[in-house]
Amino acid sequence: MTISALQQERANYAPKLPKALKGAVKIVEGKKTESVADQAEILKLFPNTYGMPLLTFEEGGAASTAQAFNVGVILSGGQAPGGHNVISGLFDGLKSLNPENKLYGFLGGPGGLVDGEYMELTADYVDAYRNTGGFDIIGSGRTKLEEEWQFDKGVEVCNKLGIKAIVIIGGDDSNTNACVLAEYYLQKNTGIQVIGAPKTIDGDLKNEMIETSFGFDTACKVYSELIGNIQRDANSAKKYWHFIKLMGRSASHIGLECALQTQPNITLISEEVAEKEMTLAEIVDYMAKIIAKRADNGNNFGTALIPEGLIEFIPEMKVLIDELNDLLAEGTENEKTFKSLKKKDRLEWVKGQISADSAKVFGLLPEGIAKQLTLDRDPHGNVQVSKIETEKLLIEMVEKRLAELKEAGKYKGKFSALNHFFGYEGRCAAPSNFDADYCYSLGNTAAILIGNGKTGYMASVRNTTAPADQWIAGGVPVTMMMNMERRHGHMKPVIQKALVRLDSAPFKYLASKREEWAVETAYVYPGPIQYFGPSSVCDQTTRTLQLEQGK
Ligand code: FBP
Repeated sequence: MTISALQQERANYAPKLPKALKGAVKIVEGKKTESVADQAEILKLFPNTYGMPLLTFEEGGAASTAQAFNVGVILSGGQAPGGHNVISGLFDGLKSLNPENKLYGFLGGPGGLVDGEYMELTADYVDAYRNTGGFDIIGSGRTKLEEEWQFDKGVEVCNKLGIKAIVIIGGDDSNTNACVLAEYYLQKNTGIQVIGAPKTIDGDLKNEMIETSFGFDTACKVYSELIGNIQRDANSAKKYWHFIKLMGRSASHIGLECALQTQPNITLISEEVAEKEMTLAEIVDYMAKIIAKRADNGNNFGTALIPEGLIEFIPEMKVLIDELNDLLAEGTENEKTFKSLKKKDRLEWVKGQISADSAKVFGLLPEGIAKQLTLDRDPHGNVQVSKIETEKLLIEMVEKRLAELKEAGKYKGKFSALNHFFGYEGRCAAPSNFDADYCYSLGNTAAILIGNGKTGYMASVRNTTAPADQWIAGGVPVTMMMNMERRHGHMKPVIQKALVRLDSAPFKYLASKREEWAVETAYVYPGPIQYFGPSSVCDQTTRTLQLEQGK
């Protein structure tokens, strides 16, 4: 296999570890924990894993005398830079507990456990993936582990392979399911432990104990490099407005972080739109006014960042999307009728099936967007927001609004816009030093939790804006992060999703600067991620983390 010169050099990179993980580890038990809300219900659903104490690792325990054991690992959901390092950190951690320990990878995501698709991860095989991006070491998938028959199949497979613990590397939903699995395995006395690791570029799996999900750092740095390059181009040619949609599903953390890194002219934050109940027309008007103001200063160019999930946060669009989700739910008579119609007749039919208000909103949308809203739902029955071209919708609507402003003598500029969508470009990038170090530490932490018989915990590494040797590793009971939420008509225990909070330091900073950035051209050009060079450049954390931790 040919590999790049960078990959060759990166293969030799030794991830930095918290001090406590460099030798034998002592586990310190903290206070008993409680779930973030709905304590009585969560306790009832998780009688065996509720209330466990926080765990912190310190230097200086006894060297391990553990008997050899086997572990299985699963990558779940969307790719995020650093996944390979969680696995190499886990592998090395297991081997240092006992060189006879074996690590198996379940192939293609959680489905691999249920279908018994696996491979043994040997030293040579793992070495080839150290410090690389992607999830291709064992593949990922979005199968949900939530049915008892799946759990029971998992026991069969684990028993066959002598596996005593499973590590699930995933987002909030996958870790919720990991906790359900841990509880079930305890209840059934299977002897199989389950440990989670916090993954997702979206940055929405974070709380008091989990400072960030891995992959967010690298993905935001890649997008910020690209945004910076576009800004340089815009500022050179001075003739285009660039509307840039950024991945992140519901939460706008990625958009916010990229804005903090690049200082664009416009940044939309979905959570703010929802809180202020802004209509689509108001958003368009807000953007058009900034464009007009810049034009008054002779600047017919600019950049606008648009979060992927925006459309679902605009109240009238949310109602419409909910109605469409119900109408077009898979397997229903309505869905069959819809699909049996000629394509040209489908939109009219939809209008006749939804409420009058929603039909009006639907009717005002450009045809392309209306069609995208009726595309197949994801496995959870939701519209696939990454497929809705919100950036194009906004360009079309802003153009119309500017024409009206021109008519009224309030706009004298020229508007020529280009659209972009950054998502897949960053999800498999070679992990930044931060993600390489953080992920390797998370993997190591998971090995220690397993070696100490823990289950129902998520590996946690904190104090992440300090140098890596001061990071604090340990375990957080997953039940501590849970609350009850309505999902598809039923109340379910889930890890609380972290959306952008308007009272958070990162958002407040953006809010204090955005008027200035709108009018002035205050662009910052971060350039590409640096893997070699001064620590002040290579080991920089996200602005979000710095601001959250008062730096
Ligand atoms: P996870 O939450 O599983 O980490 O996925 C993140 C994400 O990249 C979202 O930002 C995006 O909306 C979605 O995955 C795209 O899904 P897919 O990979 O199936 O196209």
